[in-house]
Amino acid sequence: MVSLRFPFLFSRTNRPHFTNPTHGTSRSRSISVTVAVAAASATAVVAGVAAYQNHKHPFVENALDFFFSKPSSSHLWASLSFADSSSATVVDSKTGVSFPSELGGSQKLLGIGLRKKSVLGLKNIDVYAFGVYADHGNVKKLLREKYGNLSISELRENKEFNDDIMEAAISMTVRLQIIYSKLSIRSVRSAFEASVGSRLKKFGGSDNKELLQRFTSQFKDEYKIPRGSIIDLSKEPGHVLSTKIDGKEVGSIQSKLLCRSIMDLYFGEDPFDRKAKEDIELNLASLLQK
Ligand code: DAO
Ligand code: DAO
Repeated sequence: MVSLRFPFLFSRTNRPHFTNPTHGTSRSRSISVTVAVAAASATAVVAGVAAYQNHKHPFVENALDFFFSKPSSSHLWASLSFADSSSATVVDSKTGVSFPSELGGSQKLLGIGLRKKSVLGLKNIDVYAFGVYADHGNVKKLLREKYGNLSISELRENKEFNDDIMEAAISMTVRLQIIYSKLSIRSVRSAFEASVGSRLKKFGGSDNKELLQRFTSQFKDEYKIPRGSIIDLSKEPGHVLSTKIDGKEVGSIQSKLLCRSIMDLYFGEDPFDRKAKEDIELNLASLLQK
């Protein structure tokens, strides 16, 4: 049994240092952090749920506080015992989708966001929610020496930092949780050809049809991805992109270009969800400060 001191922010109203003035245009999203305690752990104490409404950067604070920071006087602390610390989740209360704060023991959640798609310019559908994870040991090992002396704001301005995150051998996972209930494999393939295809062209200089084809051919017509399906896109050592659907591996492809193109969708120059990208970068930068 592990006993942890777990920070909960019960109210942000009087905590101006949590607001980030650089994100005036960010979409508001309310997020709650819950700790799911295994039923088997009879001694567990459920500490509570902190829900934050209508403010700018709840995820950043939650993630930073939750994962990395030392106790600070600005937190209300709750003592908590539970069997498995990996059972903590971050819930996006806009969509109700929850993400584990940790994947596979070493990858930590850095940010969550939403992939929308406009249909015929008439309506916007929420296609999936996503969470981006990175191996924090890799981040520190590979980037601390080069960037450890820069402040968080310097890091966030630093284009090379972003490139290095994309290119370095950091194990990362983007977890997609399907929201839209009428997704067909055909529409996934064609959306993918547009979104990933444009990145392959941008970073690889040609349209790389063969690579795109190799990736999309992993998705057989008979696969079903109903609402609630979970797709993990993981970048593993050696720039191998492995894809799992509901925990089952459906294929892996070794290509630095493909890995970079996929990651670029979520925290590149023109990401699906700008606020998620900001959170991811901020959390990565803060990792290097510790
Ligand atoms: O039904 O015409 C429609 C809308 C389809 C939107 C498809 C978007 C697909 C986005 C990729 C999903 C990857 C899992
Ligand atoms: O949102 O445009 C996008 C790109 C999403 C990439 C997702 C690819 C994985 C699709 C797996 C489908 C399995 C049937």
